[in-house]
Amino acid sequence: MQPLTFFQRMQRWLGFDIARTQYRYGKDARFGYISESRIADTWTKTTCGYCSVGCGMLVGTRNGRPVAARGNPDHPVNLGKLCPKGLSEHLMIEAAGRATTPMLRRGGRGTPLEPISWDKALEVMVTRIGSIQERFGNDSLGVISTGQLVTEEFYTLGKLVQLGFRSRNYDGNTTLCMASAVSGYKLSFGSDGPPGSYADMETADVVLLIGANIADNHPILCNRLRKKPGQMLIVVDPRVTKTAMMADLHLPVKPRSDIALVNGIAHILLRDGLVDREYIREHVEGLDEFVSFVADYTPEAVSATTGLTIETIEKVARLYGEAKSAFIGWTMGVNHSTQGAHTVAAINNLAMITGNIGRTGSAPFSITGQCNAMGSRESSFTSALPGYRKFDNPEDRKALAALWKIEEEELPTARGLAYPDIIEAAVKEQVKAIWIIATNPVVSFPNLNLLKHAFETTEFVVVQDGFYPTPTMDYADLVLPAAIWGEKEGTYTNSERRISKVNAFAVPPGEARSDFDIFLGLAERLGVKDRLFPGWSSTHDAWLEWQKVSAGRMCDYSQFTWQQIEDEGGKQWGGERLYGDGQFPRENGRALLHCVPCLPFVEQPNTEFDLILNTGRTVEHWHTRTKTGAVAMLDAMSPNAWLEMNPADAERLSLRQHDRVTVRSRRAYVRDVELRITGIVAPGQVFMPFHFAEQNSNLVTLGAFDPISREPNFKQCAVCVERSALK
Ligand SMILES: Nc1nc2c(c(=O)[nH]1)N[C@H]1C(S)=C(S)[C@@H](COP(=O)(O)OP(=O)(O)OC[C@H]3O[C@@H](n4cnc5c(=O)[nH]c(N)nc54)[C@H](O)[C@@H]3O)O[C@H]1N2
Ligand SMILES: Nc1nc2c(c(=O)[nH]1)N[C@H]1C(S)=C(S)[C@@H](COP(=O)(O)OP(=O)(O)OC[C@H]3O[C@@H](n4cnc5c(=O)[nH]c(N)nc54)[C@H](O)[C@@H]3O)O[C@H]1N2
Ligand code: SF4
Ligand SMILES: [Mo]
Repeated sequence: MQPLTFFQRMQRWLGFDIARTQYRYGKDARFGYISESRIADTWTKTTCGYCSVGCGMLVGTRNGRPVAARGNPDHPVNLGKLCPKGLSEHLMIEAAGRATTPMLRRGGRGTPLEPISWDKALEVMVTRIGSIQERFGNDSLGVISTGQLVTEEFYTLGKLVQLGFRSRNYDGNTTLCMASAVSGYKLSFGSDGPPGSYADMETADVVLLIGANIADNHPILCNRLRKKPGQMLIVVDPRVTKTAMMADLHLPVKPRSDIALVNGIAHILLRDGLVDREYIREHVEGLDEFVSFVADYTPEAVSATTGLTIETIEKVARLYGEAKSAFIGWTMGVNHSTQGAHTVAAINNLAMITGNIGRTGSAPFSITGQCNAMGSRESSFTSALPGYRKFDNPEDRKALAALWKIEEEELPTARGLAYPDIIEAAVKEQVKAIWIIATNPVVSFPNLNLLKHAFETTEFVVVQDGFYPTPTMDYADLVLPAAIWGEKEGTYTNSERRISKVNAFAVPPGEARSDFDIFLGLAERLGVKDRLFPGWSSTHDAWLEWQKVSAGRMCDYSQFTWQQIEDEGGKQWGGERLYGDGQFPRENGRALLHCVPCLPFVEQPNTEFDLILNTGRTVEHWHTRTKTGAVAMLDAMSPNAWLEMNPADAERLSLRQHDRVTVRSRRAYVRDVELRITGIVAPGQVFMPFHFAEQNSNLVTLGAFDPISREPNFKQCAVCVERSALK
């Protein structure tokens, strides 16, 4: 027999071969080398619970236990392919470290968490929050949620927090993630909503990816590239990422010089007449001001700011301007900035002046992050009223109040505090209770020490998570064990607005309950169940109401049933693309050009802190590793944090490959990070993944936020690096 390749071994280890064989030859197919225990007796269709690509998958179970996963060959997003996280996702369900019972710190802070009953847990939660709200007002409760629940849960949670607990201070980790894209879309087009589809990536003549490392973070999207003959892939990223290695043209811009680049491209397009005058005349406003604004962004000036050559800038502008269809995708290299919302608006400018929007192959496309960041944007009642309704729009308020059969006055007239402002308010002791759902801020929030301070001064902290313990639970007074992906039913909406079905194939461990059941339990205790959720018992009840609430809105979910969504591999609200008619949801129906200056990032390096720290991700791990850290193979491939440093800097600092180093900023330091000396990062820059609680990059990152979107500037802060002293 031929020895197996590494890849085959990996597939076999994951049960992938078995899955394929069974799919072809039926579930009774048997092979000598396959252990019986890995052969599925049931296959459940579902959608991957990691990233926003939204791959369709089949999970095989045997006697109710997950034994295999494979890509759903009929799902239009991934056509049967999965990345390593999707392929191994079923393995985390039964991993050690799941939360199985509610826990309370009976004796207060400093005492251990101890198991209690659900009855007691819900009672404690409602009583403690009630007493805090009585003393300090309703808004003294802060709620921080996520992009990783099913839409039906987001919809339920929004009503529960805003109308049940009556606190406006409710936001999601999506503010650490997608908020700049949302704000940027609103600035340009009057509404959120990514205008294009993955199909547009495939059919575009030119694909420009800005601050998006899809090879690591949206791997299955890479299959959309390189299909169209002659397609040009241009990647803008200060690092030579795996995605940059795939590109025809990599533009290693200086950190945060993207706005200059984009304005410079606009300058050349206008100078050379590579714009769509008719489109602008019919559908865009603000041209005159824009033309005079970008006049200063000459190729020479842009070259000096970005570090790119004039020839490169001219070439990229020509490629973009001459393309019949041009697609711009971006992710956190754009959003994670104090100028994030404005950078998005500047990107949208390019699409507007060239008419690259609402056509096949053409879109300014925010690639979202979490599996259901979109569902949360649309239904969650955090930064907008559900269904992309505006807090301050009287018609929106009236319509929603009528749908919900409540008085209009019950609806808040403005959004409450955004995530970083909830933390700030906790530091100032204005927010006194915090409820955290499906997010792990102690690893993911910038400038950890301030966050810790916020939790320490908060009277009552509740953490609702599928795993136990998590680093955030160190600060919890109450822990609520939640069911996770694979144990609950509902829908996720992916980056291209595709609503896909999520199904349960396993039962939650111990006493863990779905977030939905926890929300209904709390509503019952609060005495609002019958008013807000009359007769509800399953997420399908929430779906039916959400369909009514979203009907006729841009994000209209009323068109499809759960069954249709499942049978057809998801359905896109708004169809394949938005704005095909050039009508934008602004008062005059036109999209607006914004004049966006390129400002230096907040914390510039100096002689003491001489390096710029960039943080991000790797393919094997998901965020704070509660899930991927529990999958042995993924963890073994990437077991610890590292720091990438250019050879020139390593030499200057007398550091050697694999040294253990300390990364220090003005705020704190992180010790014993493995040094990787590599040309992937430019001189003067270092890169570190943020996945590892043990070597937490967010000890050193900067708490600076976009004034519009409130998104943190995760991608640049000033640090110095030295060899760690021996302990
Ligand atoms: N494997 C894996 N996949 C994931 C996730 C995960 O944790 N692991 N998380 C998901 C989530 S929630 C998200 S939001 C996405 C994030 O997906 P990405 O945005 O692709 O991920 P990041 O690694 O955070 O950052 C992307 C790139 O921005 C670049 N960058 C830094 N500064 C700048 C700059 O000034 N200009 C430009 N142009 N680029 C810059 C970085 O070098 C980095 O390569 O991934 C999703 N997919
Ligand atoms: N330095 C730096 N920091 C960053 C970033 C960066 O690029 N650099 N990226 C930022 C971005 S884009 C993001 S999205 C955030 C992500 O940061 P987090 O949201 O903190 O990361 P996760 O690990 O996804 O946390 C999700 C938590 O929910 C739990 N969970 C999973 N499923 C369920 C469920 O169904 N119910 C419940 N109740 N719990 C569940 C998991 O166990 C986990 O503890 O990190 C941000 N932080
Ligand atoms: S690309 Fe994203 S959605 Fe697809 S399998 Fe990988 S993690 Fe899951
Ligand atoms: Mo994210």
